[in-house]
Amino acid sequence: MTPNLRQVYAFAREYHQKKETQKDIQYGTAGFRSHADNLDYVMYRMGLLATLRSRAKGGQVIGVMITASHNPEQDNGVKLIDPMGEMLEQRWEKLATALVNVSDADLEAQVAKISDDEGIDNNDHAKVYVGMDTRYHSPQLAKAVLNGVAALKGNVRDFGIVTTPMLHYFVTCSNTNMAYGLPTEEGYMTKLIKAFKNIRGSTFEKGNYTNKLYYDGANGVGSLKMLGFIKKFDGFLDVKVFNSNGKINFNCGADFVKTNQRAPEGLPEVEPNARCVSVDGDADRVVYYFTDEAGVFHLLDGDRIATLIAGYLKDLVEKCGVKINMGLVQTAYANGASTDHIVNQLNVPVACVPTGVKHLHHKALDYDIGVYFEANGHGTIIYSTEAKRKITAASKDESLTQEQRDAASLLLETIDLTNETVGDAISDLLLVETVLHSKGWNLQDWLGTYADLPNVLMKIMVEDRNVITTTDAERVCVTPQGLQDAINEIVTRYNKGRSFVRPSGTEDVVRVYAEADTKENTLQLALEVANVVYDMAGGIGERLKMAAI
Ligand code: NG1
Ligand code: ZN
Repeated sequence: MTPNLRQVYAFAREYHQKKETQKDIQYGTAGFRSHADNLDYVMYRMGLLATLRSRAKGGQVIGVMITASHNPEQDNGVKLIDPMGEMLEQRWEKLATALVNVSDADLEAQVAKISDDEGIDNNDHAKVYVGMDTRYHSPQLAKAVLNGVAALKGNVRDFGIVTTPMLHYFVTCSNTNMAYGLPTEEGYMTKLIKAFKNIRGSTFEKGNYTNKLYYDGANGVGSLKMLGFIKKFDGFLDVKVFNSNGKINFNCGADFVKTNQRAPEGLPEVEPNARCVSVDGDADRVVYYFTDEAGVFHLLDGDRIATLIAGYLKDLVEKCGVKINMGLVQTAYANGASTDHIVNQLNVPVACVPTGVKHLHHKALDYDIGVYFEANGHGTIIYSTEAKRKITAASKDESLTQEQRDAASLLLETIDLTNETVGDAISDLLLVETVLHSKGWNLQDWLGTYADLPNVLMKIMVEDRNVITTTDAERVCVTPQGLQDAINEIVTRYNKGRSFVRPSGTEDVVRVYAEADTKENTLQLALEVANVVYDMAGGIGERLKMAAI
């Protein structure tokens, strides 16, 4: 054991004790998430793990983001960012779980074990980037992460309050020798704004498109950063920020709007059809919406954003005549009408993968241009190195027409406007604004591209959510035995009916999704399915006491 491991236990014992009574927790889709009061020892240990991970990756930068995203104010969480901005490798998720669940007394031995197993020399260089959202307990938790890095003699750079996608971007920039951009807030903003302005040119408004946008910052870091962006927009975009100072995600933000299918609290009196947008607490999700003259609310979610952007990119690729393939990745939560539209109208292939951005990102790598979005508004576009090379070559190819070269240049600017490292509410918003502007569309025009099937999402408490296991990208239930047959039977009784159930990866609940031809039928279908889940998977609490998430 190298001498510097001694501090691992000393710090834990002095400052970051784990209670004897603490239950085991698991590194899930969103890392560790819990009530903030239970997280100090977790943060410390994630500081240790990030340092080990950096050493295992030859000293490349590893990110540690402190956030509970769209969850309520009292919660917090932590996730690690791998060198290319990806989510932590799955094998290491297991190491994270094991490291967090050992006792303080066993911590040093566990660190030594990981070091031995992974061939890590703890005298080697390590670098960790740390960022946090605006929750009041985040600074204190960040200190625990910093102590974890210090205990293993790693180097740390504390970025303070940043959005989750900003930290992903900083990590990638650093590990690509700045080829992706500068790992600073200034570098990030400048890259996006430059591309945005270059594409938009001197016309701020066009056709039905006006440049006024109402922006719900979910009382989180997304509002703070948008206020910074506004100073640099120079009138290109007129953004009215609201929900910038209250309780994070409380009756507002992208998750609230998507799951309740209504406008957030705090939205000022706006004109009918005004373009509104909500991001979530750490600004990696975004959804659009408006209320029409008749007072009807309309949501344009992640599926819509995916179709809008995919259609735009497909046009550009065709215009510049470069031979590159494109695909779109969704999860089972994608509205059936969106999938239909993408396959049959846009003629773009669609893949369906399990919930969790890491699955979507991984699948998107199969394409030259991979567009991936979760219905909740989390997603981005990734471009292969080969695609970038071909597009760059086309933009300079004198044998092509001016129009072809211009399309290639526009595509390059669009790539620059994209945060390829992870879904980014602000970058995605700027992309949507770019497409709407180029088409001269308002939100009704966008909504008119296809009609969503009514859909409902419910959550049910059960004794142990892990009794439900699934296959086929979570669309089919394997256990408890007979549950899938029961769901199938129910679904056949509904026109355009579709429903599936799966255990949440971030909360102790089972989720039920349903869609059908009408709102009433959809709700009825969801309730029927929820009932069989309750009966067959050990429902607890009052029967049918289900709150929509
Ligand atoms: P779970 O709790 O596993 O359903 C939720 C979202 C995911 C993803 C993760 C990470 C839904 C139905 N599920 O996962 O899409 O965003 O949180 O934050 O929206
Ligand atoms: Zn989030």
